[in-house]
Amino acid sequence: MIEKLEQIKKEAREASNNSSSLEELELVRERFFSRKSGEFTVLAKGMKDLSDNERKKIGQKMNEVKSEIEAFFDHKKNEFEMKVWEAIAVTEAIDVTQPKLPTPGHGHQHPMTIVHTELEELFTSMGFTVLDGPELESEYYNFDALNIPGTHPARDSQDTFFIKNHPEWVMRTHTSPVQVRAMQKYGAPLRAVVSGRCFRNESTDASHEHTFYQMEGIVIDRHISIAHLIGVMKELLRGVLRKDVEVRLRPGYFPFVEPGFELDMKCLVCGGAGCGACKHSGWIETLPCGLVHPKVIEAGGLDPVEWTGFAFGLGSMRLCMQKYGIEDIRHLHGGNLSFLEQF
Ligand code: FA5
Repeated sequence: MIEKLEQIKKEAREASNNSSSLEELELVRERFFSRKSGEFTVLAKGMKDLSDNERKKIGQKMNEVKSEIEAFFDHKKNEFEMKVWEAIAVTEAIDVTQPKLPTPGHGHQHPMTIVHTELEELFTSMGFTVLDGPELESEYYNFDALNIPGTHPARDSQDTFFIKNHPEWVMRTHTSPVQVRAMQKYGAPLRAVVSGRCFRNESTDASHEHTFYQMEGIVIDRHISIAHLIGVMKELLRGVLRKDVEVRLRPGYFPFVEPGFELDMKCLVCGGAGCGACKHSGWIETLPCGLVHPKVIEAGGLDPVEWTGFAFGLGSMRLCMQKYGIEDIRHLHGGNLSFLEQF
C-alpha cells in the first residue's frame, strides 16, 4: 500500500505540473480526490481491511501523502492566479507619470435662463402665475383665436414653419396663443406670464433670429386700463435692468389688442447713438402691448362686456442684449464658450 501511495503521489505531481489551466488542474484534483472514484479516495477506503497496527502506520503515511499532493495543487493554482493578476496589471496599469487631467469647470446658467428666472420671480412677486404653452401650436390658437383669420395681412408679418401634410399645425410664431389657452383653462380674473421659444421664417441679423424667446403676460380683470399696463411695464424693465430706462410709447398694430402699443426703450448698448442691436435707430422694440381685444376675450370663453385686460409680448432675447450690452443676438445661440463664460 505504501508503494501504491508513492505511485499516486508521483502521478499527482506530474499531472498537476502538466496541467495548463485552472480548469485542467481541477480535473486532476477530481481524478485523485473525487468522493466516489478518486484514486486516493479508493485507496483510503481500503484502510478498513487492515489490522490495527498497519492501519496506524499506513494512516500516518496517507495523511503525509495527502498533504503533499494538496501542496502540489495549491502551488500550481497560485501560479495560474498570479498569471491572471499579471495580465490585469498590464491592461489596467496606472501610469503615475501621466500629467493630471484638467478639472472640469463648474457650469452656470445661460444669460437667457438668468433673464427668464428674474422675470418669473418678479412677476410671481406681483401675483402672476407662471404658465407654459406648446411650441407646436394649432393654427387656430396661433392666429384665428387671436383675431387673425386666414386672409388677414397680419399673417404675413409672422411667416412661420408649417408642418408637412398637417397645415393645421404651426411652430408658434409668438407666445400670444397662451392668452386664449389660459383664459379657457383658468377663467377670470387672471394674471399670468409664459416664457418660451418662438419660430419665424426670417433671415437672421444682429437683432433677429429664426428661433427666439418671448415672454407673454396677460391680466384679465374688471376695469383694466392703460394705466395698469404702463405701471406693470415700467416695473418689469426696472426689475430686470435694475435702473430707470428711457422709454417711448407709440401706437402699434396687433389684431389681438385694441388699442395696441409699441413700447421701445433707448438702446443701452450704444446709449441711443445707433448700433447694430437697435438697427442704428437708437431705440429697441422690446415690449409690444395693449388692451386685450374683445374678440380674444370671447375666444377665451369670457364675456368682454364684463371682463377687460391687458397683454404684452416681451422680446426677452432683446431685453437680455440690453441688460448685458450684447451687440448681436446671434451670440446667444452661437454656443461659443468664450462668449458664454462671461456671464
Ligand atoms: C408679437 O409677437 C406679439 N405677439 C406681441 C404682443 C403680445 C403684442 C401681446 C400685443 C399684446 P412682435 O412680432 O412685434 O409681436 O414680437 C414681439 C417682440 O418679440 C419684438 O418686439 C421683439 O423684441 C421680439 N422678436 C420678434 N421677432 C423676433 C426675431 N425674429 N428675433 C428676435 N426677437 C424677435
